[in-house]
Amino acid sequence: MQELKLPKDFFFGAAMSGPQTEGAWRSGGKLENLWDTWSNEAIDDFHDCVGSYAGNDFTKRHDEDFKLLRSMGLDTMRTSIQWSRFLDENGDVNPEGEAYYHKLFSDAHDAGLEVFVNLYHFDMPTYLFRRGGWENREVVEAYANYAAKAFRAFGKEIRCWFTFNEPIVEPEQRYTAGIWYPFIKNYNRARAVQYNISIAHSLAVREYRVAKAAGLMMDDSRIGLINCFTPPYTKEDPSPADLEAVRMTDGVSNRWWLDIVTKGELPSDVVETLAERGCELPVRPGDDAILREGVVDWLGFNYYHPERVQAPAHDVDEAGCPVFADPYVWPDAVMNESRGWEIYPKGIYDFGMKLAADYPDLDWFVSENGIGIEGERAFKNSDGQIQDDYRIDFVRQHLAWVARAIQEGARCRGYHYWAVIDNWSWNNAFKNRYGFVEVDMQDGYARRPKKSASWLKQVASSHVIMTEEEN
Ligand code: BGP
Repeated sequence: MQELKLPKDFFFGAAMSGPQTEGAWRSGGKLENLWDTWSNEAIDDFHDCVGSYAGNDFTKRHDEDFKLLRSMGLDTMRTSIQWSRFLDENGDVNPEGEAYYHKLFSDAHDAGLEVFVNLYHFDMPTYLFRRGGWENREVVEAYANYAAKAFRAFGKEIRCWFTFNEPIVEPEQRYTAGIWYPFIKNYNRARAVQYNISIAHSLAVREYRVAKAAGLMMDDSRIGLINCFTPPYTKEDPSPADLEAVRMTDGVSNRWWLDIVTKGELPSDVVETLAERGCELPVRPGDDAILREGVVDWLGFNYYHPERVQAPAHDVDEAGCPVFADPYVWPDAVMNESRGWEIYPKGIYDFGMKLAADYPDLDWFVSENGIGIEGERAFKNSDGQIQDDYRIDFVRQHLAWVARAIQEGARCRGYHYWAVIDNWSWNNAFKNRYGFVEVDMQDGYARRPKKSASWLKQVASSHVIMTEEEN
């Protein structure tokens, strides 16, 4: 066994989001978001017909949940404000929504948790989607107004802010793969959405800097972006076309955001290749100056799986859009079959070292990492506790690679696990469970620590990981 140490000031916490936990979807003046609309229109699309309505009952149980997080040795948590709860249809503050978040944040602080706040977690308000969503620049402006109002309302309560969680995911899930409402399959529209989200991010950072200069934020506040970066790999003996597939996959999914948040610009090679292949971005005069304001103070890196790609079999898809890569199935891949995602702990190290080499001044933290397993009740012991040794192994291996990366110069400041308490996973609902704490749906959302909860407590309080020599 090898003992690996994480720095003393390394923080441990819980990642979550408003739409996946809060529930209370029709109270306090909350408006519909796209998850509520999809749930209303086609509840059969959701696992066991569990729609967005309940979250994981966090609104009612948040005090209990904060105690649980503290009992596991965690010091921080991230959640998101729901745009559809905080503002009304005119873009004005909904007083009940504002009061909701003041209470949530102050209860968390009273419990001894620092709250990181993210402004957007795939939860477009439906009235704005009806106006075109991220394809419409007016909605981008509406987001900047929302961000400005959030900074003004909570600037003296919250130190760590994030503009977006995983801004690559809506272009992918809603506009390319077409597996999330509104089920569009068009690569070029997806890139337009991605571009407009990038402008929205940059406008929000501008609003943040304005609020800070006006003395409305905490002195030591900081702003960042969170993305699910996917370290790209290809075959062991790649052709030039395979390497080109890696360049564009990495360019669109990773470098795009990294260049915005460190240099305030888009990667020019990616933009040029997109244009050459007929994918024009909806650029407006003055956008360069807006993007330049998108530079942030630090970054969140959500890591679940790597991206393995190879040269595409076809250059163009059925919609006439360019195809830059096909998936590559690595014969040695270890899979989490419940989610269909490869488990590759070393990817967190590879990407961390890439950040250290290419963006050496950038601070970051692991803002999500976790494993969702279907049918966990089968792992209950005679006392009814889920024996989730696979989760302990998963987190241990990832943390071991984080510790190695830090020893070799990576500027990783902390680790947030997704999701410490089981929560609602979009259209998978409660199929795959991520938590160190079970949410028992057959017992009114009762919380029950799994075996891994005491292991987490030990690691979070000692900052020591015991691991095999090579993993
Ligand atoms: C991330 C999202 C989270 C969470 C997680 C697990 O991409 O930021 O919201 O859901 O993935 O994915 P899933 O819930 O789809 O299994």
